[in-house]
Amino acid sequence: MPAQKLKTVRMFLGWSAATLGILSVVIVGKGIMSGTELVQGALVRQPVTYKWVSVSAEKIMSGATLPANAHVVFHLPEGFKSITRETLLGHEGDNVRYWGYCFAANYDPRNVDRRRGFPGLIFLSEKERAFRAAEARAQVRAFDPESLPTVEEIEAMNRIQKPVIRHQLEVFKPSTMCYIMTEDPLPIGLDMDGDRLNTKMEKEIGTHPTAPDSDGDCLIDGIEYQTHTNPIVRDTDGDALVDGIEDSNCNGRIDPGETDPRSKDFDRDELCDGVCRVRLKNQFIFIGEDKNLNGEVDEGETDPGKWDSNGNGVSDHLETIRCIAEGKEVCP
Ligand SMILES: [Ca+2]
Ligand SMILES: [Ca+2]
Ligand SMILES: [Ca+2]
Ligand SMILES: [Ca+2]
Repeated sequence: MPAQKLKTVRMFLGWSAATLGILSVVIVGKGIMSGTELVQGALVRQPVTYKWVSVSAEKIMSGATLPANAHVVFHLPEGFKSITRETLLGHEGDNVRYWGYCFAANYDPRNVDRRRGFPGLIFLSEKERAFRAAEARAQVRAFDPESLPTVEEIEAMNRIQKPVIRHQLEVFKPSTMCYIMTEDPLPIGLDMDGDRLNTKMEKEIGTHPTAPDSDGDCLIDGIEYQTHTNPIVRDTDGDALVDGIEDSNCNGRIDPGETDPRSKDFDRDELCDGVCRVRLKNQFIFIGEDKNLNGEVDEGETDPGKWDSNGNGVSDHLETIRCIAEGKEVCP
């Protein structure tokens, strides 16, 4: 590690020794008292062997990666609006177990009155919440007529079934300091353009960190990332219809009257939603349903949402092919 960086880390450790002392209790311990509630949360069984890492506000401004299996303290910068947990930590909550704790912006370890509870809020990833819930369920004893539990055991089981920790923090505010432990690396950063992707993620996937709709197709980058359309290609499925024409209200869902921007033949009649190049006999032709690519079913077009647009029992594709084979001037 460069001397300057090492010095900075040492300064940080010295400056916040009291803070880290308290945090250590959270990690190793079997917990701390928050009011009358026991706060627990080690992800790993012997966390004391893991190193401490500090992630500065400057690093978070430009986007950083939180390391796995380490005690990570990160500092959120001043002056941004606020950011949801899922955006700040890269939408990884369903796939990665992580948990953490944030202190209030005015937190000062010298002024902590422990009788009033621990000064901050816990956050858990969705996967971590599911893991803890499963662990609690596994503690519930199965019915066995030959070995009924005692009153004390029933009381103990009921205590286990009650959540010992509340998941509290979903929106992160400026100037807060947080602790996190994660089982996999997490991309962390602010969301400068409000498109629900943090800066680190935007750099990784190639979208613009200060333009909410990088490809200009009407769907913002975060929606495209989460619903699996391509945020840097206007026509994800290659049927010549722009993503934001197929998903005309640009909300990432397929609502009535819309087609799927991830699939070029929404009604599966073998005729593509917009216009596609296909081989017919020994030549290539361009055929499709919404031929003028405007998202409407106009005169002379078939409906990309219906297998048999005119209800005559013949698929749109077959009607179109027959029409072309007959050499008609206008075909659907
Ligand atoms: Ca963004
Ligand atoms: Ca877009
Ligand atoms: Ca398309
Ligand atoms: Ca079709």
